[in-house]
Amino acid sequence: GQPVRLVDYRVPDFLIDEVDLDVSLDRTATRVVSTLIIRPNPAASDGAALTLDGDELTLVSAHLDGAPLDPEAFQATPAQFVLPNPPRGRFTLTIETRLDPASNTKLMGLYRSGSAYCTQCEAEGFRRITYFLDRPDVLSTYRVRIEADREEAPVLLGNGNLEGKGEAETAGRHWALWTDPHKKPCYLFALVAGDLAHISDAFVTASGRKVDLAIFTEHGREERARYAMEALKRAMAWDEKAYGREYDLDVFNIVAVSDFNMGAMENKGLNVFNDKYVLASQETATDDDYANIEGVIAHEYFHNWTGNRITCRDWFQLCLKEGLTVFRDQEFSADMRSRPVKRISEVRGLRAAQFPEDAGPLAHNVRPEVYSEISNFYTATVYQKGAEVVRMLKRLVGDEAFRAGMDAYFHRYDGQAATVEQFVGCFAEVSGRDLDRFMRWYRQAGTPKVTVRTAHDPAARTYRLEIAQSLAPTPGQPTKLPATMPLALGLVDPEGGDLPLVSADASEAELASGVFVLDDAERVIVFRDVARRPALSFLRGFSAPVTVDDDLTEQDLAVLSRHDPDHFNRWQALQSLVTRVLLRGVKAIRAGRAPERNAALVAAFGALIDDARAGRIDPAFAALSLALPTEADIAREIGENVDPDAIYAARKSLRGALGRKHGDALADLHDWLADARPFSPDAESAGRRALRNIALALYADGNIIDGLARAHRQLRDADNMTERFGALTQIVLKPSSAREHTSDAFSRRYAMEPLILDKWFALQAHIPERETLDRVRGLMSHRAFSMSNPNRVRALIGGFTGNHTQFNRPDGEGYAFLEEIVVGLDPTNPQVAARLLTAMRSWRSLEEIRRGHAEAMLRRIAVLPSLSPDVRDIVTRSLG
Ligand code: DPP
Ligand code: ZN
Repeated sequence: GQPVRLVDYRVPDFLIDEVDLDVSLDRTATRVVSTLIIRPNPAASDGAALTLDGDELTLVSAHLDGAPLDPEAFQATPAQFVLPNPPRGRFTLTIETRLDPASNTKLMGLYRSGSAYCTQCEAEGFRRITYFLDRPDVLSTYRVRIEADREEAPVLLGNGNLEGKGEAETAGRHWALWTDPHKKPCYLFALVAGDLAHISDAFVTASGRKVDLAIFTEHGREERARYAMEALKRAMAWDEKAYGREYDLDVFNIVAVSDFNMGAMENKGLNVFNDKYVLASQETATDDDYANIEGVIAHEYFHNWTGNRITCRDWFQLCLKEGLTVFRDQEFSADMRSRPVKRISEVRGLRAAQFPEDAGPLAHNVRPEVYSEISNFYTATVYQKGAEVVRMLKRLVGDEAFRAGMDAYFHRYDGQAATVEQFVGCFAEVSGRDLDRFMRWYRQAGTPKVTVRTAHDPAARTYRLEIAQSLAPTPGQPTKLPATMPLALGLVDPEGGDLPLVSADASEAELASGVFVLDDAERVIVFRDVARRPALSFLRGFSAPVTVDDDLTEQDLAVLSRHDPDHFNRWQALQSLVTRVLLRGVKAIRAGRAPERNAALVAAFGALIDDARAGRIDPAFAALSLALPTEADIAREIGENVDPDAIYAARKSLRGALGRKHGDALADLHDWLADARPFSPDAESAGRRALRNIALALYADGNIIDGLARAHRQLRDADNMTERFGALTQIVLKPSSAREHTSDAFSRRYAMEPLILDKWFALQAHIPERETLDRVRGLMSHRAFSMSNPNRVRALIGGFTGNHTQFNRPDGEGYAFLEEIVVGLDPTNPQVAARLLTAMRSWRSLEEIRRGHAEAMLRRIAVLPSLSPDVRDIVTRSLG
């Protein structure tokens, strides 16, 4: 589509106060009668035509104030409905459209998932149901009558409260009437109808409102929604305690569907979920699945206040609801689980998904200023970096002012469509802080680099820090300005423990909290009374989403990895040490030499394994520490002229060395972690399983025969999917004569479990062998695979694009395969096709030959005449 710009924002010319929808469901001929109470917007200039949005719509009839509209008095196309001369005051417009849900493959608007009808309207799907002012600043109350075949759809769900139900006039059909008293933008509209099972529960809010809770699933799967239900109740209680926010309707329904473009959707009172974020059982779900379910259930629930009660003025403000709500769900999960472990996982996720976005052609602001297809902006930058920005805000103003600012935000903007400026303004006001430079986080793309140089003067007993920030140009932003950032730090004594912070260059508050504010391009802080050179623990808790260039020695990193009181940095120190070794390893391999053996690193891993075995550290923390940086992590560190094969070889060599050197200790750890207790998905048990799986993996890397024997035993004995899949992973990723047989047996065992087969598809797509591309092509004919189901596509094709060596094959065949898929999928599901193509976002950082293949692939797509706006946008920006 045409680029839309933030600077062009204008208030709507008309407001729609009430929406009355009458939806009569039919697989191929659904009838929608929409009655809108419309009036001119007093805040706009009058005299404008009324232009409603549509998308592939078929108009049946139109009435104005109850009388049929003269065909001369309006224009309707599939994409628009225009009344050139609408009445001056309030009027009623009634429009009937006809839809074909069965052939809606885009999964936007009203479509079929399995045998059920469901909807997805964010961002611009409502216009695929009826003509409307499809923009988030038009807020209306909704009254929705849903009619369907009783046999086909005994369950009829809408937003808000159920007002009534009954037999329809047509035999065999019934209806339900839902009203939502809260004004909402149309992207929060939803309906679901089908033959669904459910579980129910209840929650009593702090002020005594009883809320009926239900989760709907396919028949036979409903018991797998129990964990999601528990998570929902925890989330409801947490939002009351942490933010004073209560639920505001009498019912809260969740529906799990299997065909869904996103993770889930926060429709008012009727959340619709991708079933992978609802369904879990000991037999079918891994611990990561459980954690994701807890997080996504909470996320969508929290949207009720941050997104629904207060929504976005326009789609440029998407981070206002998404970044904030991700921050809220992250804090919730941190409270439910281990805070440092959660923080490490978040940062790993940010670096894996957001940093590459910021470093490549698709870089954009947390609050973008232009888009041509909004669905391409549901990105790691808007979500994850958006959450980091809110986290920084909290650090800067402090816990108390943060809560006061949130209270002010809820109070002031409830029932409205707000902007980022209004949100940040609340915190400026309550804290008295100038947040103008902080706003740059929303207005500048790219990951800032913070450079820190240290100097210890033993005679003067001073320790000097010179800190500087810089930000490289990104597309359309050649020059950048410094942004306010909180830098948490400590000085760790070589013997362990933090030194007291004494300095004339910092405020009392900074010295007391250890959080120093960098407002300018540079800052110097000289600490006093520092007798011995400490190890600098910088950016504790990852207090700002930046990269760090420091002058720490490997000795410092070793000290920090053992003694840093900040657990995030304890993990970070070992990761940094491993990264340095791997970067040298890659260089050596590319120069035809063998990678070094690093005794300090081997020793650090030995100490970690011993600590874990002795129960001195949290198993989940140990598991994260033993996991080496990924191939993509190393590629990002290298940044240019990347050779994926060299990265793979360096990593493999180090893993092998660690596994061999610590084989006995790892085997012992693996045995010790076998859990005889009954299964529980709690964080502590999950941590032990995570550690057990990484112990197995590292052991098998250094001791292939015994390692595979261990993996086969674990596969056989496991009573849960985490351990079973951890074992299968080793068996499938490593070549052996038993591989195919074991893998096939697994897929037969779970032939009726699509979500498990997704893991299996993704695992096969990750095999680091040349044959994998053919294997993936073959799996596309597997009976459980379907190009029309987004989860299957993301598992197999998305999984393959994450296979660093095979997707980036030097012959370009990996890219050619993706091209085939994207071009083939684009006509039916452009959103998913566009998302897959973002796998090319780092193409410029590759070495010359691969870069050439990647560019040629993008150019072949770019010249195709009939691309969707979604794919056209990604390919254009990727080449830009
Ligand atoms: N459903 C997506 C989310 O919750 C978009 N709102 O993040
Ligand atoms: Zn969200």
